[in-house]
Amino acid sequence: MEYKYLHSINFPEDLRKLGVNELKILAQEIREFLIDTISQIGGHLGASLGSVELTLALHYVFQTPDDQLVWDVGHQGYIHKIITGRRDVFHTIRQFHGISGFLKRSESPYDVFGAGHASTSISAALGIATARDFMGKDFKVVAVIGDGAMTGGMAYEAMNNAGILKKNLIVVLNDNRMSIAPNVWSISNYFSSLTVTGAYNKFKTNVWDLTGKLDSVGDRIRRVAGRLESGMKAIVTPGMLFEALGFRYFGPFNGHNISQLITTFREVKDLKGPLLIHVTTEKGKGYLPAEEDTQKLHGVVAFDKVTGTQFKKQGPPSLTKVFGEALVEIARKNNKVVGVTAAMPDGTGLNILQKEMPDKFFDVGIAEQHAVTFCAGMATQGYIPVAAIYSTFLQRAFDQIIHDVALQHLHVVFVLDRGGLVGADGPTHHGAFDLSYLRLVPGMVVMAPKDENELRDMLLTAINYSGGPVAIRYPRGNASASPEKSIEELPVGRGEVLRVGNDVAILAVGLMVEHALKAAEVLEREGIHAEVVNMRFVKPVDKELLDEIAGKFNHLVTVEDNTIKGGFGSAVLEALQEIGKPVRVLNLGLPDLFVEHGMPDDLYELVGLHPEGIADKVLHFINVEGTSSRETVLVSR
Ligand SMILES: Cc1ncc(C[n+]2csc(CCOP(=O)(O)OP(=O)(O)O)c2C)c(N)n1
Repeated sequence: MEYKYLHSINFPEDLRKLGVNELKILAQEIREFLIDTISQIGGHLGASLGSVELTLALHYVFQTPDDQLVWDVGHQGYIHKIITGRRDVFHTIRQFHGISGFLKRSESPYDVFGAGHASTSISAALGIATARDFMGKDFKVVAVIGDGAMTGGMAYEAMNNAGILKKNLIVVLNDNRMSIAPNVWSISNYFSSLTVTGAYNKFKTNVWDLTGKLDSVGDRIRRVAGRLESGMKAIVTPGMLFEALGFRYFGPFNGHNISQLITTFREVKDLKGPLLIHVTTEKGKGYLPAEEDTQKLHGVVAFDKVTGTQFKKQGPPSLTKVFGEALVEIARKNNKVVGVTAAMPDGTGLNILQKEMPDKFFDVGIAEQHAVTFCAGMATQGYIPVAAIYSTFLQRAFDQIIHDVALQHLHVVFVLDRGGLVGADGPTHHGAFDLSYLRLVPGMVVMAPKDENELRDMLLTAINYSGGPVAIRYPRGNASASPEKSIEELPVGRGEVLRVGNDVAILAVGLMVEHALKAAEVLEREGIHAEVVNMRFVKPVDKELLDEIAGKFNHLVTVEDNTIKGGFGSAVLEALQEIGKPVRVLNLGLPDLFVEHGMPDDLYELVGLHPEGIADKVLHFINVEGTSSRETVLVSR
């Protein structure tokens, strides 16, 4: 496509040569470019469409990269990428070996702070501002945070601290009244109340501007003005929450009026102390399908540009949906069951409960820590909370799992979608650590289903288990279309032999059971008869079965889509050590590093956990004596 300005904008310095009217045309061109590219490859769309003018105005006024822009989450950073040297490679975003869908320090000096998880920007920006002052430098630090991310407690911890440190720091609140789902929490009602009180802010800005120019007497006048302001607050109270935390509040401003944004940023950029600039935007702005259905077009696969219809593959339902439906089925029979999500009703499948049994559904905001302790509280009263939180986001609530749930033996069911490698979102979102961080918690039961029927059975097992906390983790993906059966409880801590063999035993959990079965077929063609065991439970691990296997085989292989450190393989090693039968063990799992982004199949091949990769390693293991590395451990008494 022919663009008038976009082709000549490689870096923010090119942008700064344009006038405001040219910037408006550029904004239009960037939207077209964004829609064009993302309609072909998918990605996060709505948030970036909504922050085009904001991004341009920030890079226009602030001297990036010397001035430092910290984006929260990073999914709204696409425009930032396009104008900071990555337009030519933008079509590779989220693709294997392409640029990241989030901000990444190793990708560009303009990506000041990496993100993917929400609510980190103010903390990071405050740290940068503090370091800047140590170094005697004077660059500006700006954090950009959405109203959704503002439901996360960390944002307030950071503001509370900023108010004491009094660093020169600008926080831009990009308020589109949407998280992924509608932002329904008290804080967003508060933001909305601010949008009707513009006059006060104008008065206030003038007072601060005037007194700021009066140097020595300015301080005294400011104090008087401050008292005056306090008086005013009794009448109108915009920004009071921020002011109480030590921030000066400005706004709200129309986030699509680029000239107003530029004027505002110019006016505030040299003011002292922590400032909060409240900007209102429309998610999906400028693309009708995304404006009309902000939720569906938050993150998209490839889609038809004209209609906005996404090219989703038809096929069996996602495991997410299987879980959501099974939960409703169980909750209809057990009135103690409630579902809790941290701002991800659709992503976790809890939207089905929300629709069917709204009084049993809770969306607590992007607040995983609170979600877990909220569940713990309900569990003390005999309710059975099902906390449906992506594997990667539950990392946030590690202490709450230990201190609030497990230590008190509370029966909370953790359902972790997106276990293993998630694909295009990459290392910030891979569920690579859950089997390790859950397994080490005393009293925790940890299971991983091999397919959708087992997922349903495990959910019932977890809900009926009253011995304490239980976790179920499963990958992003679809059901395998096996015929549906009625939900049944499973014996806790028991695995099952799926394929009998006599040369080597492959023990797997979750998605890796399917890979192990396929690997066994590859091995069969090589004349190796592999036994395949679906262990189901990472904790308690099935020692009886392990004892039998250790008696039957000389070589035993574990496979998991979790880090090799401390996960399922480690559980097997520990159990074998107790059992004390000599057997050679090979642990296969994710390497001890952060795996990049790409399609899951490419990534599993990259780390050697695809069926052929597993078969190769098994062959090598049983054929080569004395194999070295962490992968092989000799267990003997
Ligand atoms: C800790 C954490 N939990 C959940 C998410 C999933 N998530 C990604 S973006 C988003 C909504 C963010 O809303 P907001 O900050 O208002 O940005 P918007 O998309 O509306 O621009 C959520 C819940 C996340 N990234 N991090």
